[in-house]
Amino acid sequence: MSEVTPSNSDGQAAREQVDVLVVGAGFGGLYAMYRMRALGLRVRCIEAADGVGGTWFWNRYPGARCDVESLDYSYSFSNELQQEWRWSHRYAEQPEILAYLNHVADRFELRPHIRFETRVTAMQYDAERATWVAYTNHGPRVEARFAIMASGNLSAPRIPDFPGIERFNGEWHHSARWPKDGVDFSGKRVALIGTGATGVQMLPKIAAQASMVTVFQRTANFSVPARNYPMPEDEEREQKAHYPALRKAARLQNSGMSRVPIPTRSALELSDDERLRVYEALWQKGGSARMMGAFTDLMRNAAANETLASFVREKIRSIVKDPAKREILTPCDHPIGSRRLCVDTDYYETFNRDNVALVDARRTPIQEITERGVRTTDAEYEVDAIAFATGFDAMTGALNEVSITGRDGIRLRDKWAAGPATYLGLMVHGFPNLFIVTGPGSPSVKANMVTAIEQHLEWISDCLTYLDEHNLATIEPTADAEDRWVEHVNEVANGTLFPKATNSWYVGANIPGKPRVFMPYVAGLPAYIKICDEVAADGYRGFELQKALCLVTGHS
Ligand code: NA7
Repeated sequence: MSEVTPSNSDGQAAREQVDVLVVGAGFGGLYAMYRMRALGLRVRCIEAADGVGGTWFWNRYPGARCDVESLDYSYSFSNELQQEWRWSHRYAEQPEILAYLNHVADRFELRPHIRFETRVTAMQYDAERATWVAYTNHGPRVEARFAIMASGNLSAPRIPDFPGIERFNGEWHHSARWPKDGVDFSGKRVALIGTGATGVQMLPKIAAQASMVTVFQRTANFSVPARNYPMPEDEEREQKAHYPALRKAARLQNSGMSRVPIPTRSALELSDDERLRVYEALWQKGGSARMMGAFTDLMRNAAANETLASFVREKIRSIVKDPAKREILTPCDHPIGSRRLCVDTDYYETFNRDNVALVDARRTPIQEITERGVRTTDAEYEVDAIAFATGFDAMTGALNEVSITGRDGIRLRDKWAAGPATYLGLMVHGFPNLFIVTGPGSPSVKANMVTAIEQHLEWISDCLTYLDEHNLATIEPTADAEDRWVEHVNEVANGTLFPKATNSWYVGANIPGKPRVFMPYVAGLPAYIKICDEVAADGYRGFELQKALCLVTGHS
């Protein structure tokens, strides 16, 4: 395995030498280890938690569930694994996904390569030795030729800087740091702050237990029903009979999901009645990917988008009985899908309960947390507990938490001060041999994350094989290729309706001071995969490939 060198007289191991450092042991990190081990490389994975799972380790809040169907939201790399694993429901809940990832870690003997309860605090590139040195909060530092950042897109939780939180007398939790043993809200008055994908999952569960829930909503989001159900045997059997072909089909889908049909028509081709029938059928079927994938132009044409937006607004109006709540809950400031479309189970219905109140935190913003609860500009709400569903420093947060210093002393954080810049969302100029799994500038959160992760790690693994076969020591994107990729990512986004939502976490708007840059690559997974494959086939076009001393430039 790895080589640990004791450095000093007290025998404390100070340096661990491996071929590849992997940061994070979620979906990305586990598969990174698997691929690197398959290449015969020595791997060390550093994981902050005391178990594997990443997102699914941390997000234990009530109602936590994946919005992508489990038969798609699972690894495809091992046919044995996908045949033997049984999902209990169409959409798996957090404990089941966590159990799956634990199974994967055991089945493929990945656990011995992970150092748990350890954080990478800083990483520094030593150009002379073409080595990444990773400093951790305890244990030996890790030295590796390659580093793979699998630290997640939604893994740096964020609580707004409300003054006064330290004096609150009750208990409070962020959704992504929820206690392992759960929280008993029975008979309690609860404030739920945030109504993104997390808040809409949490509310019905908390409302079923608490004596009163006050929801603080800043932006009204669109949400569609999940319509989860126990996995029918025939559905599972059918998928498993054709799994390899379906996994291939998933990569031909913009969403990276095999279970969502590819749209062929414009929303505007149909009569109003025909279109309504399509939307109604999808509403009954449930799920956001199917809904947003109903037509070719929902994210490209404002008129097409409005047909779906108004359909969902009507649904909200028909479900929510109280006119004041209905008004606050109805989204009107962004195209549907331009902010993450939420997927719920009885979210809007829950507002019809007597123990659920709704505060418009845009009209009356939260000012502070007091001893007794939450104070907005016009009232103080006394509560016993606060649930923060206030999101993450998305896509760049976890990377910027580590002080990463590349070639010539450039710090990633500084380089990205005006917004993240990558080539293919995979690598950064100035940071040789550092790979990012589903980084900004790749499809990432706008595709099935598991498909996106697998594709990235296959590319990285092929790349390392290429370097080895060509006796190359380092790979790094050129400044020019990176600039052109950033331009392309923006150009693609600007051809869609995504930038119309100026306050989404896709553009970093939820973090005060964060530069507003649209981060995911939204040309769709197939277009992206094609580019990645062509770049590799073309001798890693746009990358500088360096032997120990002489430089070979991939033509761009
Ligand atoms: P999101 O989608 O970032 O949602 C966070 C929510 O918290 C959202 O409703 C925010 O309102 C709200 N928020 C943030 N700051 C405040 C303040 N200061 N006052 C009131 N409300 C606030 O995070 P989620 O965890 O729900 O989902 C993240 C992703 O994880 C999700 O999209 C899935 O991909 C999985 P805002 O919308 O900013 O006005």
